[in-house]
Amino acid sequence: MLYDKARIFVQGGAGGNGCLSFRREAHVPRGGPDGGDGGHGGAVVLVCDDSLRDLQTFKRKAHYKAPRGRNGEGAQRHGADGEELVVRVPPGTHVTDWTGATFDLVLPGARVDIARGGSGGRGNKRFAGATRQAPRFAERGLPGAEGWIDLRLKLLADAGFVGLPNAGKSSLLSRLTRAAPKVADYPFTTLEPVLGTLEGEDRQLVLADIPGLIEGASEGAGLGHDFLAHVERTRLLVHVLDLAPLDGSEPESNWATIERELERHDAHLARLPRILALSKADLVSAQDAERAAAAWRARLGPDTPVLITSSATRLGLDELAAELLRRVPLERPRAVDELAAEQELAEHRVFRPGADRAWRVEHVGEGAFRVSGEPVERLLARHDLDNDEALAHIEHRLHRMGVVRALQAAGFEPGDDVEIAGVVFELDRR
Ligand SMILES: Nc1nc2c(ncn2[C@@H]2O[C@H](COP(=O)(O)OP(=O)(O)OP(=O)(O)O)[C@@H](O)[C@H]2O)c(=O)[nH]1
Ligand SMILES: [Mg+2]
Repeated sequence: MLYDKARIFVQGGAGGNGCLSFRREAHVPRGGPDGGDGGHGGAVVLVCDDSLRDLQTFKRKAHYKAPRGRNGEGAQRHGADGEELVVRVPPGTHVTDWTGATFDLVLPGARVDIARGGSGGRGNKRFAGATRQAPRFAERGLPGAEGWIDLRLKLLADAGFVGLPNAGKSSLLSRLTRAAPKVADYPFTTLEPVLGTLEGEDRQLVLADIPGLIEGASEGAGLGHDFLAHVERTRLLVHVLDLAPLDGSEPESNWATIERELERHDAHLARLPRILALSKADLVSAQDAERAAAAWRARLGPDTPVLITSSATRLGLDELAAELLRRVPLERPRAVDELAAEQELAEHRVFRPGADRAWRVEHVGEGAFRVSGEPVERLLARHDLDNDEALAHIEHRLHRMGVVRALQAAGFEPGDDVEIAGVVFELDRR
């Protein structure tokens, strides 16, 4: 069973709370504020690890929570940051987070900060100033980012075997590599992609045997559709075409069916280089096989090698192996470079601090207003609302942010109710 999909919950650690504390010294009757800051919460980080082959580990464990930051302490001691939680995924993992942002983990060692930790709260020491020498409040740490993420594994094979069910794909893979896929005389024997390694003199190629495709596969018919995603990243396709289909169908129309489905799934697949492997040559005469091959060469042109093969007699298998080793480019494929570039961009996107400064003010009824938006909601989350001094601080910040001015512009008068993040205040009580 190939586990190529998983859904997991990730949660960055909460920030530690800032500390409310005053210095105590034998000779100083009333010491100054000395509460330290809370530590940052740990992040959940996805790391690409090439010792992993699939997403199996996520079947057993679906929740990943990074540790929280420690609380600040007196004597200006800051809380320790929470450690990051590393979640390892195999190369070829495609990630979609809860906002819809996507990331590809292709190269071993690549990292994505998938759930940031919350920032720590500031200790009361930080709020001391000329006008407020003894602040009796400290900030709370903020919660970390959290949500469900979807993981999808797209195999990273060099070449993919495609063809109708029963065409002989698995038989070829089992002859060319040490993989032992199931082979049987009924369609859809192969239910999941199987990988095998073709050993060349100086290099190895990873070959993927894909479940048989049928008419309509690109729209979801049969099994192949789910697995077409796996051939997206191959560099070459081996189209396996049965010379003597048992069901009496025409090789020409069988060939066209597969090519059409590949094209419909993704135009990029249609442009990948091909090898046409005419299969089961032992079931037809040598002359018929040669005649068919000549016709295919004429039809496909010089860029597509056409080989006569038989898994039963090993006819043409050395040639197929040699052709694969020759055709799969030595240099890292462009697609992977592009993915790596995207990956850097993706990481960039992740590490950029939230730039959203937006909040808005609404008049929701007689003497009632609502303020929404991340910065104001964060301000509230930061503080203990039962603490008068903290409330005064919030009010001060709302003035500074221009929220009170905006409220006044909307018709607010001192004493009116203002709701922020579900909490109702009376602002500007004077
Ligand atoms: N005579 C002969 N039979 C073959 C040859 N290759 C495959 N077969 C037979 O064809 C049938 C299908 O072979 P598979 O390799 O399972 O075909 P597949 O394309 O992987 O099929 P699916 O997994 O169902 O898509 C089996 O009964 C094989 O024994 C061949 O070269 N000669
Ligand atoms: Mg098969």
